[in-house]
Amino acid sequence: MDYKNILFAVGDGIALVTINRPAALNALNSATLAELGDAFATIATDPAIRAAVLTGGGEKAFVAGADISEMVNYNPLQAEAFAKLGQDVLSLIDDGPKPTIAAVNGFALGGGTEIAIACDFIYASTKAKFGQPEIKLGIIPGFGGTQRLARLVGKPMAKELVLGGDMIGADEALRIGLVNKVVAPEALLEEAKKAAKKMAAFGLPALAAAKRAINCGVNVDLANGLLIERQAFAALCATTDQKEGMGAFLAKRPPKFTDQ
Ligand code: CO8
Repeated sequence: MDYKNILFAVGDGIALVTINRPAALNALNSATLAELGDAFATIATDPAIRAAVLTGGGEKAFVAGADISEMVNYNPLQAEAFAKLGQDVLSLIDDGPKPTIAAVNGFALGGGTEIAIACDFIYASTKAKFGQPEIKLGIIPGFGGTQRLARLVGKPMAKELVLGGDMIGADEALRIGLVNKVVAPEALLEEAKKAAKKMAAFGLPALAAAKRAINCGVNVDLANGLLIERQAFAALCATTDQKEGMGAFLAKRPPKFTDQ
């Protein structure tokens, strides 16, 4: 697929995906979502890519939301199809086997906060602003914002953000557990890439199993979560990487994972 709305670069095993419509503050229209879907399908399956960083092009925005000019005349059927497209692409990111870090460099509003929290975790620049302002447009979040956000920051905080529509800054986002780290704007991409590279050095089967166990586990009761965990743990003991990781520890040498 030819990309017109995103940039996709791979280096050192890390995919850097940049949503790149700065004139519209990187708003997500259908074309951009389709390109993101294609890029994250590639990330999931290309063995040369071991982790990903998602960011926004330009100085001002990560993503200022779904594209309002595309949605303004939607009827309910079109709106449902658009919400489904966005939800499917975000689930591809969330459920994908490789670590994905959102580097939030500016406004992350509506669909912008939603796509950031579909990543495994967020590093934010001091200039980042988060929010779910949909209520001000007469709608509600439609790319998972009522669901992932409540699971991440708890129901009362999610309700204050979704029902109140206000933006919060990076420090408040850190305080409520929406982001993992706040860094200077000029350090943001390097910090995110550094974290991605660290994870990329581990074996893909263990990375994928860890993501899956956490993602599946938070949506079930503890007994079933523990079952998911021990089954994933058991399956990893059939991998060459497990023998290599433990063997290397005992031999006091660095492991060489082969993703087998
Ligand atoms: N959609 C389309 N265009 C946008 C968007 C957007 N979400 N955000 C900004 N733009 C455009 C502006 O229209 C403007 O274009 P132009 O220069 O052609 O007039 C350009 O980007 C620059 O924006 P501003 O001039 O407004 O820049 P400011 O610095 O003054 O303000 C803000 C920055 C505060 C970020 C402001 O642009 C803003 O409030 N944007 C909208 C934020 C918003 O409401 N986001 C939520 C959108 S709804 C959503 O995300 C729902 C997701 C699920 C949908 C599924 C249901 C079907």
